[in-house]
Amino acid sequence: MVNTKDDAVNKKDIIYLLEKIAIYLELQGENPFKISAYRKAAQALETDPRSLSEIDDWSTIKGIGKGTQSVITDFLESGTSETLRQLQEEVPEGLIQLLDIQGLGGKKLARLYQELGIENKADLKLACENHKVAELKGFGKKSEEKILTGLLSLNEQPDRLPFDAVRGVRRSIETALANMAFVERFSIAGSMRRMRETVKDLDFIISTSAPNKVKEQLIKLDHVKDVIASGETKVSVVIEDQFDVSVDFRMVADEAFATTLHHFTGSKDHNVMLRQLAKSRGEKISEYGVENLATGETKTFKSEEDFFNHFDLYFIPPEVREAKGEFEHSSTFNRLVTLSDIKGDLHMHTTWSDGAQSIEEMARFAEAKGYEYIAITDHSKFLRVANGLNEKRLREQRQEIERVQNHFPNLKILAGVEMDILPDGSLDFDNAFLQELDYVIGAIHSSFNQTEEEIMTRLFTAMENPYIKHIAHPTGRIIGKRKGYHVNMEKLIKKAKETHTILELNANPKRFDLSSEWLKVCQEHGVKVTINTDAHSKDTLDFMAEGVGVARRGWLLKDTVVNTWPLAELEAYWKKKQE
Ligand code: DGT
Ligand code: CA
Ligand code: CA
Repeated sequence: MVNTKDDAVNKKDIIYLLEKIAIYLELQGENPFKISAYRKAAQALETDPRSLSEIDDWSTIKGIGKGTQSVITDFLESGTSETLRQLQEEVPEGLIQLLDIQGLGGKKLARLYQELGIENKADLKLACENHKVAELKGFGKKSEEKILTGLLSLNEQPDRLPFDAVRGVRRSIETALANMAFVERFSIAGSMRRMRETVKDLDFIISTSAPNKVKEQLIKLDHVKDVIASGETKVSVVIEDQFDVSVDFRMVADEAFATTLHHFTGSKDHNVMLRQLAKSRGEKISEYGVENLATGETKTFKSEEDFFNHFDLYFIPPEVREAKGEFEHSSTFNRLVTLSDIKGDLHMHTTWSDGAQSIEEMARFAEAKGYEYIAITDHSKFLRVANGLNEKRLREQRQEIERVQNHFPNLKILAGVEMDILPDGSLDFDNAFLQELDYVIGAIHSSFNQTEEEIMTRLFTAMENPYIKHIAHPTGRIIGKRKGYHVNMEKLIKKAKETHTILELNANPKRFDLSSEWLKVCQEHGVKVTINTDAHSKDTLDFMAEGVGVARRGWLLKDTVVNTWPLAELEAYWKKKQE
């Protein structure tokens, strides 16, 4: 049998592969039975609760036939798929991009391809403008307009890029810099370092005594599309990714690293305030150090910490440098939550619903992070698209959790659920059943367009429920894509306080929900927050670090974040809901 390592292919990868092949076949106009065989196989895998390492005989899975089985085996052995590769040769590349247009699925696109010969954006635009699409049976004028609108907004470069859209570019630059010759120290700076949820560009500070040698390497980084500037102190490039990402690099001698880093971390308003403070002391701050105006001497610093101390300030973390009171409060920032304070993750998914890893695998990775507890919180039955679990399957899952628990003496695994709050305001399970679970999350995943009143009624029902410990991603927003539902945050925060309901900071970088602005209000009102990854695979358990960054930006103190507490304290807090 095929053995897979944890870090190789996961089950989600196979499901995506099968679905992708189905789409290619559909575009080719293949026969429906063949297409549906791939969809059925994907579905069968999705509903099978086992992870890859637990499946040893594929032929016993109902829905996976000989053909799909050989595609899977090929993929597991080689990491690629010959079937997909062939299809990719046959189907025009430009056609695949059109699948990103809202409302244009494989079936419709297949007809545009076969009946109108549309192979790319330009073809589609022309066909819409000449009303060829509207003339097709089953399309019509409305759908033509919709397709055209969708086409025009496709990959349109927004003014500010969502955090999530640039984090990949940031990572690959950091990897390159870590291995680059002549680089002494480097750091991200600018709004990305401050954990803003959108950024205009990325900024990096590099210390080196050979700026020209570094420059030569920077302009040759992978995927550089344009070089905007390339001097001795500054290099600016555009990196081609999902969007075009502008990146500024500043190169300085190592003794100026701390002050340059501070200068280009900003924010601009923070810098202005610190400059005023310096001026009142007869000093002048520049990128290169602090000048004593009387003596003309310039002082440099080993670290930003030394730099702040010079002004009789405690270290002000980059996340709060927004000229919003950080100077007056600099003595409190050593109490902000840090990643090492985190003792557990209370929201994650497994192969039982729409996750990529088994319970055991998630436990193993959580243990490696040094966590003391986790909650397994797969979706509830209402959420069919995510293979949500009903009462019977949740009871079966608890047995599996108990079995796994035996292997992890140092990690408490809570049997939980991410329960849907239904559109009519009712909950997916009754209290008699909820009582059986260790951990219940309330979440909205449907009817986003309801009125504020309807949404608040749903949220309040959940918050009043004695078994619901926290509300997941409270606004439902996706940064740069979706506004979320109509939550009245002031009311939500007040209610959370009254009912001892914890609010989530969902650490998924697409969400960061709650935002740092609302976290600040939670902190002020004494509302407790839990930072969770909502991981659907082992890698996304790493979102915790970014979640903590957002929490710090929201001035959250360690004590406010409940998953820094020992489990016993958490359990005592939950009891308050039932009093
Ligand atoms: P953004 O718009 O998301 O790129 O935000 P930042 O903060 O990264 O802004 P950016 O890239 O224009 O500049 C990076 C930092 O450099 C900024 O936060 C503060 C500093 N900086 C840039 N221009 C000025 C300026 O005119 N005055 C001062 N005091 N600082 C500046
Ligand atoms: Ca920037
Ligand atoms: Ca910049």
